[in-house]
Amino acid sequence: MYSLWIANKNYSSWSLRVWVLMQTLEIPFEEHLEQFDGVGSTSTFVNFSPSGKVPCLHDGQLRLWDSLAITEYLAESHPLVWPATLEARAWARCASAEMHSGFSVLRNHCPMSCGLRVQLRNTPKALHRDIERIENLWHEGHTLFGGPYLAGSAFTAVDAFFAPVIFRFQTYGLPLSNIAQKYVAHMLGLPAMKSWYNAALKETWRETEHETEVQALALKITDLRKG
Ligand SMILES: N[C@@H](CCC(=O)N[C@@H](CS)C(=O)NCC(=O)O)C(=O)O
Repeated sequence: MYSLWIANKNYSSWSLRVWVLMQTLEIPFEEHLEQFDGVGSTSTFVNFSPSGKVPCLHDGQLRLWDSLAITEYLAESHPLVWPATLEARAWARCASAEMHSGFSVLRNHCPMSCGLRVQLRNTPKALHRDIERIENLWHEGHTLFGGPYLAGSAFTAVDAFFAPVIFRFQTYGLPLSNIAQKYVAHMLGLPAMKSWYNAALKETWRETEHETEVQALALKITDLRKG
């Protein structure tokens, strides 16, 4: 059986991608959740992940330490990871790769913190550009493949890659087009997304670095987390 190493569900956006993918496609795995321990997470995370980062998938002696590489590895034995048709598969791979290597302004300006509802102190133009590009991608996916998921009627890896953006949009209350709002609502209703979110709300530990990062960027409206 696979073992998946992840970090705090409230904060760990990269962990969420692989976790939600495996849960939704019913690929069995054993979950290992390690808390972020501040600036030096790497010092303890190297015990199970060669890069000192999560997610890290263990399959026997194999260690896979990057969400995109893990996704491609899983796709070799689980055909439902990517869409069934060549066109949808190619589009899904492009959109996932763009998410994997881009959108740094959204990533840096709106760090994931599932349980918070906040209002940004300022919204730079570059953030609007990232949001607009995401909305265009989502519109394109729905137009080309008919929805309700990004590459058609089935949940695939491309939805998993945008899963952290769903929680970011919820936390920061960013204004979205109707199609984007509909997709966000659909994703928030996915059993695996609900299960991750509920677990995130139950986490009582806080990591100072993540907390101060959000505080510097936004005004807190509500904290729905326990404790
Ligand atoms: N490219 C990696 C990035 C993974 C990553 O940055 N993970 C963060 C958590 S969400 C991490 O492990 N941070 C710990 C640290 O930097 O010490 C992936 O796709 O998996």
